[in-house]
Amino acid sequence: MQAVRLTEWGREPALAEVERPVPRGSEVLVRVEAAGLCQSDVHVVDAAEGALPYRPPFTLGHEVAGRVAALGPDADTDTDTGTGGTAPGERVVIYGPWGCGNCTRCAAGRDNYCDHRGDLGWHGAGLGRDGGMAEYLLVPSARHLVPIGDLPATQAAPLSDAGLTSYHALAGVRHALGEGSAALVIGVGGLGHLAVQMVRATTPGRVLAVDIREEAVDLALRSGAHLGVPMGADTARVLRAETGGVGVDAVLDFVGNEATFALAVQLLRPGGELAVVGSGGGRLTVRKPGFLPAGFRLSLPFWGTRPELAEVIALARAGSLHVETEQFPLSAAPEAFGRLRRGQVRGRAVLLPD
Ligand code: FEH
Ligand code: ZN
Ligand code: ZN
Repeated sequence: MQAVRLTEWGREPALAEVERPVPRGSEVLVRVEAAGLCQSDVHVVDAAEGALPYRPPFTLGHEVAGRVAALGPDADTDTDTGTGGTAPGERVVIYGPWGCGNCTRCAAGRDNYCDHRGDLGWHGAGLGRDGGMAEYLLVPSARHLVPIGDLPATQAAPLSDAGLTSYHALAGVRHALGEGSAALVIGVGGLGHLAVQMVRATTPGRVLAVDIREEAVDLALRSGAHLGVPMGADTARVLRAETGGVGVDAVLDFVGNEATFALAVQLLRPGGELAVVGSGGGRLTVRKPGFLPAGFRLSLPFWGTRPELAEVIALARAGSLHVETEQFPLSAAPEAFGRLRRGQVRGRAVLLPD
């Protein structure tokens, strides 16, 4: 089968012919219908040897949807439990952050915070283990599969990472977004445009959005933001005015650099919540006494949980989420990587097996 492989550190990923896997034990083989391309894939490809605990060669792709093609002899086929169990032909999205499968976190579907994630040598599909930028994906257990019904795979795949990561970040700050509140979304790309929709769909809060790119500000407004503002010298004043001078109750920062941290701290109300999702490498000095808002809370959420993925899919199936995608054939993966590197992808890039 065709697969986009990272063969060694420092080398660009390339399409290669590899054996189609055969499921054993509790494994499930999924025929891939769509695989999203994430900024983290670029970080993996660009990583220096030793920077990540992964050992190439492996297939990339950690946001994947498709159809169950075959099951190992011990795979869970009980589809009535709602927490796993599958059958041949079922259309599914794959929960990507595979953990050890034995700790209490993994048992609760919180593999993203697996107690042993530092010892595994991988972080999941396409992250040190063979992923879904391929015709088939071998999944360790049916517990990592979430049924998608008639949701298109090109919508479902990005929801397993871009969608789930945004949803999990919002879950940590949602308590601050009651009546009369305001949320600020910084960075309206593949994750941010979904976060705008999720805030609108699951809270009464007003949504303000900021990005350096005018087309991203437009995407924010199309996604339901009440106000979209280009990042500039006047941004903080314009945003504060929009909140009647009090500031925002929560910031979801999908960039995470010095400028966005400064903007967040300038705009957060006392008791405000800052969730940093973007890996922009920014630093924030936390000191008392200091200049952060009283009651300031910071979170660094990572990906999300399996139960949350089922909630994201339910929102999408109810028509509350739409993923902006740019689709590429699997064979054009190198072009898609290049476009993502240059910031030239509108929404999320999705690869489709040829
Ligand atoms: C995956 C693995 C490591 C770092 C970041 C990520 C994200 O893309 C998951 O959403
Ligand atoms: Zn990712
Ligand atoms: Zn675990």
